[in-house]
Amino acid sequence: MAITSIMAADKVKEKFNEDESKVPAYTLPDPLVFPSGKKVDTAEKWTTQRRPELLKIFEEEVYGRTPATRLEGIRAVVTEGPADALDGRATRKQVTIYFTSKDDGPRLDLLIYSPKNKKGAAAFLGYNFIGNQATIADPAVKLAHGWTQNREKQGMTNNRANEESRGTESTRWCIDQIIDRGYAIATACYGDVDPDFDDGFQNGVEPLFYKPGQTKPGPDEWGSIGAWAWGLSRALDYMETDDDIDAKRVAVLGHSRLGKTALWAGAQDERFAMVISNNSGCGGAALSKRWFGETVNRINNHFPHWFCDNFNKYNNNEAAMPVDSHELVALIAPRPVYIASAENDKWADPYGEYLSAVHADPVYRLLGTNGLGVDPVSDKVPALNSPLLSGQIGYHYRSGDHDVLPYDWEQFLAFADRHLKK
Ligand code: GTR
Repeated sequence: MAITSIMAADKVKEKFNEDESKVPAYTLPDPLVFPSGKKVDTAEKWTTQRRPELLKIFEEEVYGRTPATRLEGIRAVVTEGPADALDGRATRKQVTIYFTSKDDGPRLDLLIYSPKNKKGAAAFLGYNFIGNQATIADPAVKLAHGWTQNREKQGMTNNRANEESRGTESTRWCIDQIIDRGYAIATACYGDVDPDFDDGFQNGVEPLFYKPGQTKPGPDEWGSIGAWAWGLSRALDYMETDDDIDAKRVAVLGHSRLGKTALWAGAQDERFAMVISNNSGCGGAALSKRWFGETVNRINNHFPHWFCDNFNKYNNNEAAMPVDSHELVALIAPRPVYIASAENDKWADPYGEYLSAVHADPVYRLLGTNGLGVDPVSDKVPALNSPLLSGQIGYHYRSGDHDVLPYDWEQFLAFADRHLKK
C-alpha cells in the first residue's frame, strides 16, 4: 500500500505518502550554518549563539514559548510512602505536585519506584497515557484523578481511570527490569497537566499563566506539547529534592505524542541528562520536509491543541519551515539521545527519524562527542533489530508495531548503562 487516505472521521481529506520513491526533493537547513551563511565552527559558537537561535525558532514557530513565570503556590507533597514494593526490591513513593495553593486545582501525581537501600539512583522519567495504575500491577498505586485516554478493552470509555486498568500497560514500562538494573523510574499521567483534547485551553495548566484578559495562548505561545514538557520539568524539580534519586542523571522519555514531548522537554531543559524518543514521528524525531507518513497539515488539523498557532503556517508548506527535527535532536547535544523506530510504524516515518539522528551527528561531533558512534555515518537505516548503541546518539529500528515493547526497554537500559552509570 503506497498511499493511505485518512478515515472519513478526520477533519481534513489528504493523501499520505508511505512510498519512499515519492518523497519529494527537499533541502534541510544546516544546523551548523548561521542565517548569514557563516559557519558554526566552534563549540562555543554553537552553545552561545546558534543553539539559542534555533531554540527560539522552535519556540516561536513550532511548540510555542513556555512561560518563564514560577507559579505561586506550586508545591510537592509526598502523599504515600516511602513504602516497600516489588517484594522488597524497591521503594515506592507517590508525590502530588500541586500547581496552585489549592488542593483541588491542577496537579500532577508522580509515581516513583527506586531501588531499595540505594541513594542517588539514576532514573527514567516519562508520562503514561491512562494513569499510573496501569504501569504496574500494584494495588497501592492511586488511580489517576483526572483525564486519561480511553481503553475500551478495560472499560475505560469516559476518560477516567478504573480498577480494571491496573497493570494493563506494564509491558510498556518494565518496572521490574528497571529496578533490577539499579535505576529508579518516575511516571505520571499526561492528562494531569493538560487533558488531551481541544477545549480552547480552558482546562489544564495554561490558564494559570494567562495575563489579565487573556483567554488562550498567543500564536507563539505553547500548546499542549509545551505544557506537557513543562510538567516534566516540574517533576524533575521534585526529583532534585529526593535523596533516592540523582537528578543529574535523569533520562526523560516518551512514546509517540509523549516522545515528541520528551524531545521538547529535553531540548529546553538542559538538566535532563538523557532523552529517549520512542516512535515519536511527526513533530518529534521524524523530518517533516520528507513528507512521509503524517504531515504537518494533518497533525495540526487533527490535533489543533498540540503545537502553537504559528505552526499552521507550515501546513502543506513544509519546505518553508526554518527548522526541522534534526535540529530538535541537535538542541539536546552533547547530551545522549536515543531514537527508537518500529518497522510497521510507517505513519511515524522510521527512516525520517533515523535521518534526524544522521543530520544531528555533525553538531554532536562539533561538541566533542562521537555522534552516532559509527564512521562513516550511513544514511541507510540500520538493519532491523540491530541497535546502534556505541554513540552519543543511539538508534534502533525494530520489527513490530507502534508501541513500547520490552525490546525497546532492553536497548534503553543498555544505552543508559553506557551513559548514566557512575
Ligand atoms: C497519532 C498521531 C501521532 C502520534 C500518535 C500517538 O494519532 O497522528 O502523531 O502522536 O497518535 O501519540 O499515539
